[in-house]
Amino acid sequence: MKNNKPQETTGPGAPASGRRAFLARGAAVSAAAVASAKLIPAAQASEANLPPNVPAWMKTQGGGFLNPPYGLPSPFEKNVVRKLPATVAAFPTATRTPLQNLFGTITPNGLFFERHHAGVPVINPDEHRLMVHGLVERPLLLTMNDLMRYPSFTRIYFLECSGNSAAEWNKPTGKTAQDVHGLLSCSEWTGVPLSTILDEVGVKPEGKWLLAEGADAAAMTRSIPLEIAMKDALLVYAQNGERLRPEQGYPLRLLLPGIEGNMSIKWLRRLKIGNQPFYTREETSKYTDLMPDGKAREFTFEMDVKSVITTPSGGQTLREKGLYEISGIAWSGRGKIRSVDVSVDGGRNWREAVLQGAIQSKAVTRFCLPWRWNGEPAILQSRAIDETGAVQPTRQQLIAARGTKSFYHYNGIQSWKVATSGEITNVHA
Ligand SMILES: Nc1nc2c(c(=O)[nH]1)N[C@H]1C(S)=C(S)[C@@H](COP(=O)(O)O)O[C@H]1N2
Ligand SMILES: [Mo]
Repeated sequence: MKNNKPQETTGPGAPASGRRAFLARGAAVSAAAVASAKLIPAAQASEANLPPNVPAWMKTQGGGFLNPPYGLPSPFEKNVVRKLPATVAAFPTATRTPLQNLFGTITPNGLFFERHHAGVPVINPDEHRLMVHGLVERPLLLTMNDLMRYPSFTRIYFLECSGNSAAEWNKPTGKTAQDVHGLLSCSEWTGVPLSTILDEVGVKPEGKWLLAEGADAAAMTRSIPLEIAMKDALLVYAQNGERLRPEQGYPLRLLLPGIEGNMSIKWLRRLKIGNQPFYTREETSKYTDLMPDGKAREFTFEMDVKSVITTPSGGQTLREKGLYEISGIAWSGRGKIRSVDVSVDGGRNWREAVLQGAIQSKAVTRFCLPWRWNGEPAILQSRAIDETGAVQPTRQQLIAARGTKSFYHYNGIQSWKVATSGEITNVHA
């Protein structure tokens, strides 16, 4: 089969995965490489590919079996990893998901983005407690065992840091989809609906807001309106079929579907019900946006409709003209994705992409569209529309509405420029 996928040129060793580079190195080093080079040259089926002409790895017993006990990806996938942004702050605060290397909609647990305000605490689940108090009839202190006896709920949701793509307000900064959009991931989450626990403690009529507090050294706290807490919020203990990873809040995190990531408090230890917002540091000095009129937007809960083409995308190179599949992801904090349009000429003409799989509310949806590259410069863009009718804006439209002093909630259309050389870069079209 012909491999038309664009190849990454950034990571060390990446070109070796390209068919041509692979062939070019055909005479080289390992026995395995020689064996497979013999298999590939003909585009047509060939006798040379029939027994006894089989690759080296068919001639000896394989390894595996509990080595290691918790399985790992193929060593040939060693460059598919979380990464710090291209411009690293003195003190790293986040790692990003390699969106350009992933398929479908679920982020593997080891590649889920991380954002920590004071690192990752190591918590023994037997010692962890969740306290629920404040304006309630029956304050509670729950162990993990107590909590896990309540009826569970499992659902797929994305999580996005509201600082995702923030550098794009200014100039095209990140090289890859990982750099620009990698503070976004999507999992199947399992936990107890927060509404179940709030019913259990009995919120008093004057109770209108919740304070959620994390058990990290940042004691990260945010205020959450009771309507959001009662709607679809989850007390999550499992992710993609296994217990939460430490980085994602083990043993317990809050998950507020569709809401800016920082409110999904990890290592959750306390919920206090009050009658007004608590105005913590993370909702006054941070997580507010300065508007053109000099006022600050606060409590910007929902993540707006957004999308990005992940293949072909920045940092990759198209090695020849011909057929490619344009593929990417779309999501909205307000519900389901209704449609995604794709442009290959910088937004002059649009075609509707195909949406794959079951389209779920507040989850990532994959879109794709075949495209024949004629070797001329092209600008690839995607524009998502959600079920409320909200249309992902261009960068210019976003700036016209929000000014240039914002940091959070950038959801502008992403442009990837394909040069005649086939190289793909991040541009502001
Ligand atoms: N306790 C605690 N909760 C936290 C944070 C934190 O630093 N401490 N970071 C927040 C931010 S800013 C985001 S975007 C999400 C990131 O979740 P993740 O690391 O599981 O991707 O967690 C939020 N919850
Ligand atoms: Mo965040």
